[in-house]
Amino acid sequence: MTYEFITVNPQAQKFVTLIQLNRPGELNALNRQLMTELSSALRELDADEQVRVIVLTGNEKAFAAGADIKEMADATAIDMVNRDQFATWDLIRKTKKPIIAAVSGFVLGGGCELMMNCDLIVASETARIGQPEIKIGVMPGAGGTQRLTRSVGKALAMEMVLTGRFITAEEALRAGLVNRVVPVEFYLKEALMWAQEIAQLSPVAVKLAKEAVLQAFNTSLDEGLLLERKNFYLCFASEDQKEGMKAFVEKRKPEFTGK
Ligand code: DAK
Repeated sequence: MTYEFITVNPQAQKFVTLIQLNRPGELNALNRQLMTELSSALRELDADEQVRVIVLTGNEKAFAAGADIKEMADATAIDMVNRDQFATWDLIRKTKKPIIAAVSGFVLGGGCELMMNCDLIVASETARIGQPEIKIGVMPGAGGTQRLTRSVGKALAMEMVLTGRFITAEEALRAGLVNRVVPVEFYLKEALMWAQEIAQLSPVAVKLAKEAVLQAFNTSLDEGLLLERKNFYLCFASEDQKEGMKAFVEKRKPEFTGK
């Protein structure tokens, strides 16, 4: 499939696909077409055995400056209901393979929410992260009050959501919102290197582990532990578990196939 607002490099590295948001003139504002393209690309990649890890990036100036304000400005509440943008956001959220966000510059509103949908986040030192919706008379609508609060805690989430203040990459790192901060010339390289490292592991175990960690946000401890246990047992149905443990015993590097 060809896309207008994203570019997809299916084999940026072996088993690693790079998706780049590509509306630079609008600071990668997330219009509906871009989100539809992104969700369909992710669905395809999730089903492709040659892909084990996905890296999602923008450009140095902006990961994404939020949902497209111009597209929303005249909408009524019923237009918003009928557009049902959550359908595409839900598809993104349901991606089973790990997604690493490589962010730089503006990471705002829906851009911050999209970043928080990713599993690991590498930020450039120049990243400015915020939920500025309050300044345009609305509030976060795609997880900014929930995921952000779970991630950084009430104090900082309230401050960001109620004032719209942008935080620096360093602040985001201290608050636990991003995993790593590196100089701007390295943020994408770092994310790709990390992707390559995870792509060497068992894709079955990686997927099951991602599912289990995310479940921690949705369930009680007992239910979460139950899912963890079942996924742990399920690993033993894979050839990768046999290979991984055998390789350890034989003191060699394992070759995982995802079977
Ligand atoms: N939407 C549309 N266009 C945008 C944009 C945006 N969010 N952000 C920037 N642009 C456009 C600008 O209009 C400008 O276009 P031209 O005027 O050149 O045609 C171009 O990008 C460059 O921007 P600036 O000239 O403003 O650049 P500056 O460096 O001066 O300022 C800035 C950069 C990032 C501080 C500024 O552009 C800015 O404040 N942008 C808006 C940030 C913002 O408020 N973001 C939150 C948007 S609301 C939902 C899902 C998601 C959401 C809601 C619901 N559902 C699933 C239902 C999310 C909502 C939001 O994100």
